[in-house]
This record gives sequence, structure tokens and C-alpha cells, in this order.
Amino acid sequence: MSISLNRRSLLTGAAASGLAAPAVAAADFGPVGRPSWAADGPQGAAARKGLAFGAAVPSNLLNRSPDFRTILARDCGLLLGNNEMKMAVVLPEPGRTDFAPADSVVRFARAHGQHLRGHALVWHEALPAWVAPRLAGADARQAEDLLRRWIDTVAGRYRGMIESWDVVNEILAGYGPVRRPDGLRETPWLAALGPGYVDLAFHLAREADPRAALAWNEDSLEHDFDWVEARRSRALKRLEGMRARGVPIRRFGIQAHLVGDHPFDATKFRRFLRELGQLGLGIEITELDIDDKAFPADIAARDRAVADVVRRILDVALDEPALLNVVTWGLFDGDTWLNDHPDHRRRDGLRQRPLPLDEGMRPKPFRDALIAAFRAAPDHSAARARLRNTT
Ligand code: 9MR
Repeated sequence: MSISLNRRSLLTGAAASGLAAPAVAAADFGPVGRPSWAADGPQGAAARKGLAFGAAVPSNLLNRSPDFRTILARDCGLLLGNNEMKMAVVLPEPGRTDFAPADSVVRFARAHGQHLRGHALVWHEALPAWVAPRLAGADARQAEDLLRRWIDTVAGRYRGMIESWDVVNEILAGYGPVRRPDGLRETPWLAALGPGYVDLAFHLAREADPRAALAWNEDSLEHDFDWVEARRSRALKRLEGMRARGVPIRRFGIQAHLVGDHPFDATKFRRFLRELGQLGLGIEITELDIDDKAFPADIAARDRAVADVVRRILDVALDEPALLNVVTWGLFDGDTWLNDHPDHRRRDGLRQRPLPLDEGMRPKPFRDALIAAFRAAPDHSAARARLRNTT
């Protein structure tokens, strides 16, 4: 199913005018099946309020584990591949594409009547080895051409099938000193294209998939630290500018990789969501998980503490009408990045329990907290209908 980027690039002009046919048609991914989720699971509860619940999934597990497929079908109304649509996977070498991992997620979601997110078009991580040197040696025109061809390659393939695309991911500078007045993170894309790369990416994504709701997905916006509050302000300021410039952004993704014992101020978080909503954007919680490093080893106590954190943030988030989707970064504890990351490993050597189901795929208090939060939430159907038509 691979296509050559060189052949594809011949279509660039036509794609820019919205005329190019996608390389494959939606029907090639099978018919859209009946919704597979259980009424008493998290997606069942979410759907009754006009919301959706879903998870990021690794395609290798999806392909090999029937048990995993069962819990995904039962609990999720929305899926995305956690790495499958990233540049490092799709475009490992210039001109060589690999869509097999992403295709299997797309097929599964369609067969189960689930929505899809796309993640992530422009990011400083998960770049194939050839991209940074190529960008470093490119003038602005060549860099723009590379970005256009990449976005057209991946977003063009899944055109019409993706509810929302993470067009830019983690573009704000992180914890350390913020060197640029605009607060942008220094990345190979920024170096090659200047700060206009953010707006440009949205325009290119719009050409590649006009119906997808285009999102900016960002980390470290949830806790109550001064540097986090500064990031919230910088995000809002940039979003105001993007709206004023007519950039086709429709969603803002709040990752919500939470750390169990980090402070959370419901008032400040609520205000942030309100301001995002007032900008006319739909909001998604895109990568929810709870680092339980600070919580006790005892499993019952730990799972309760994790569930409390989930409930605290969701009760605030789901009060905001513009909040549309809640997505966890994995569905069960056997599939979490937190055990692999040196900053997140537990000091007692135990494995993290950050997700709704345990390593045996059995429901945990986290899953109960999700269901309870959705049941307690106001009805979001009207806001979803309104935001669906916003450009
Ligand atoms: O979970 C993902 C891990 O498997 C990958 O190695 C890593 C790099 O591609 O990305 C992880 O997912 C990240 C996501 O794409 C963006 N936000 C942070 C996530 C956790 O690092």
C-alpha cells in the first residue's frame, strides 16, 4: 500500500487547490460498522452526554491480542494510534512510506463505529533521522515543500476519516528558561521556517483534509505552578492571534499527563477552559494518564488515589461546554510509556498503574471514576453540534 513521495509530490499543486483525489478511498478501509461499545462502560456514559471517550492504541497489540481488541471495542468510542501516524513511522526514509500500522487502527475503528483522531503532523520528536539534517540544509521554500508533501501524504491518505488532527504538538517551550519572546519551543521546524510554521501547518492540513477539525495539542497546562500558568497565558495569547489571522484551527488539545501529587487549582484550570471556549474552540483531553510515583505501593490505596485525581480534573473539565472528548494515553496498565521514562519510574521499582484497566485488562477505580464523571456531566450535545460547524 506504499506510495512514493516523489510520485505523490506531482500531485502537490492539485492538492493545494483541493482537487487531488486521496491515494486511497475511505471505502478501502472497510465499511463503517455499528457502534461496538457497552452502554455501561465509559463510552456508553460519555455518549449519553454528547461526549466521547477513547484511547491511544499501539497497532502491534491491536493486531496480536484478541483480549485487547475486546476491551477497545467495549470501552472506546474514539481511537488513535499512539505512534502510528507519526513521521518516524510513516516516512522512515525519503520516498518510502509505511502506512500498515496506521491503517490497522483506522480499519479497526471504522469496523467498530468509532471516531478517529490523527496524531501528530508537526512535532519535534518522532522525526525520522533524515529530516533534521534535510531541514537544516533547506531554504524556506524547500522546507515548506517538505512540510507540504508530508502533511499531504499522511492527512491526504486518511482524508474524511479523521474527526480531529493534531496539527502541531508541544510547540511551547517547556520547563527551562523561555528564550524566545513568543514562547515557542526551538525545533528543527522553527529553525527552518520561522515562527510562521505553526500557521502554515494549519493551512496545509486544511488543504489536505478540509473536514477534519484541526487541533493544537499541548502538554504541561494542568497543574498549579507559576511556569504552567505562564504557559496557559502564552497558549491563549497565541490562539487569539491565530483566530484573528484566520488560521483554520478548531480544537485545542490538553494532554493531561498528570502527576499524582502535583498541585491542581480548579479555579485557574476552569478559567483556562472557559477562555479557550470563548475563543470558539472545541477542547479535548487528549492523553490522560496519572503518574502514581508519589502514591503508596499498596494497590488499593494507589488505585483510589489515582481515581481521585481523575475525578478532580474531569469534574472541572466536563463542566465546560466546549469540552468534547476525553482520551487516555493507553487503556490498560500494560501499555504505558510511564514505565519506560526515567523521570516517571517509581522509586520502589513497582510498575505504574496510570490507566483505567490493570495489566490483566480488568477495570480499576480509574474506569469507575470516568464513568461517574460522565454520568455527572451536563449534556454537551448542543455544544458539539455548534462546534462541528465552526471553522
Ligand atoms: O507513548 C509514545 C511513545 O511510545 C513514543 O516512543 C514517544 C515518541 O514518539 O511518544 C509517546 O507519546 C507521546 C505523544 O506522542 C505526545 N505527548 C507525550 C506522549 C508521551 O511521551
